[in-house]
Amino acid sequence: SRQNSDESPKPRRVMVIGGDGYCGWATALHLSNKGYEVAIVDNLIRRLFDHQLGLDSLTPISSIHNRIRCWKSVTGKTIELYIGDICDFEFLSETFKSFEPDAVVHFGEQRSAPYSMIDRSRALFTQHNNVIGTLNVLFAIKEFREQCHLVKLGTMGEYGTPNIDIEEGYITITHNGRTDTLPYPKQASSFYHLSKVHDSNNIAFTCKAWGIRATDLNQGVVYGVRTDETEMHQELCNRFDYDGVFGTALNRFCVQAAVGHPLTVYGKGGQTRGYLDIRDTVQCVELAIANPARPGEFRVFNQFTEQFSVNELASLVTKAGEKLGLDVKTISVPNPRVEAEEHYYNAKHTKLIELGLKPHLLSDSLLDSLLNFAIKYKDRVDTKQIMPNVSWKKIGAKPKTVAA
Ligand code: NAD
Ligand code: USQ
Repeated sequence: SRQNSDESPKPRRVMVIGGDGYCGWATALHLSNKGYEVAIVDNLIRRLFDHQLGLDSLTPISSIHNRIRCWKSVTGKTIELYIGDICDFEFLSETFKSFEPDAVVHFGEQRSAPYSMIDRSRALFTQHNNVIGTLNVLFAIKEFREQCHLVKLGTMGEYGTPNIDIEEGYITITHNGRTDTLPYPKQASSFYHLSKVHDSNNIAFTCKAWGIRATDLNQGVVYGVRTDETEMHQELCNRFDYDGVFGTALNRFCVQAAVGHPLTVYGKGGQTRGYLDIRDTVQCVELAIANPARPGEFRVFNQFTEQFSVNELASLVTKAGEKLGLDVKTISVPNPRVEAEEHYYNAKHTKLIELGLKPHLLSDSLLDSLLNFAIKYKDRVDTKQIMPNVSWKKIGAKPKTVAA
């Protein structure tokens, strides 16, 4: 029987799916530190992708077992660990029955657009892994934990780059004299970004049909590496991707500047996206959990704090680099993607601020510290991994080996 949200107890037990990854690890530690009972669910497939493609994190990262042991010895807090694939419903059912979450934060997807555009098998893997995994989570909630709040990582890329303002999830339209509030149109531009659109549709439907409570966090591009918790011990250090497949724009530029590689602006560089500091990722997820959606509500937040074009990022990194005595150059790389390179962009992002988000903005000092961080680890950089080598147009049905 369904309760209304006022009767439900304060969420205490949080399952973090994808908790060994970049956003998930930082979030799991943050929630544990804030007093939540945390369980990490992960099949460690991201570590396997790195091996298969010959990539590595800029920072050395410990095994998930050592990470959790270290957290226990530093803070006395326990994080439970379930190793397995959420596409395996039997495994997921057992973790639900054993852990009994009040909230599930779902980071556990294949999240690279270039990876999803390597070849047919990676495109299919991405959509299968992401769409089926999310469906399994929805069925597990319905079957075992009806009141559990799903906090799902979506992406700003679901909206694409329309020539009108982007709203938070919904837009009110008047058409032929009638008015309705409808899901904002989706125009994703990779098989990965499309998997998130499919997820959003499946979640919205199950909220309506079964009364699931869900929050879709349409997150922008995340940058940075340190959070209060990962700072506590070297073994808690987060991963930091800079390669052409998993590395994201600002993080890549900082590493490029540190090793004297020209900044890789794709095409004209007018591509504008929402960005946020990883310290705000963990804050936003905590806010979403502490203020759950109502039963049956499909809530959408745009999770980013500032928007920049790639050219703006390159010029910010160039200036910050100069202050540190680096000679930073920029090159225009033929765009491996199919995307608008000059476009209007104005996306709303007020709902998380209304819940109390205090943003860490991309100030000079932050850029300095990110750059210094990249400089600290620059001997670990494999410069062969920097240039992009996955083309949107050249995707084919044949299996492709990507490693150099
Ligand atoms: P990541 O690759 O570092 O981590 C994802 C984790 O999920 C990995 O540890 C992986 O092993 C796990 N995983 C994947 N499929 C799984 C499955 N079937 N079963 C169990 N575990 C599985 O990625 P990230 O950068 O931390 O991103 C986390 C989430 O946030 C993703 O959903 C991503 O789309 C979203 N997001 C990330 C960014 C960003 O800039 N990094 C921006 C917006 C949204
Ligand atoms: N870009 C460059 N040079 C680079 C890398 C990227 O010009 O060296 C450009 C890309 O062409 C794109 C923009 O920068 O226009 C962002 O690319 P990205 O690789 O930083 O981010 P993206 O592929 O969109 O994916 C990342 C995460 C993904 C998340 C998404 C949020 O990998 O999981 O969903 O950011 S968003 O972009 O808001 O959709």
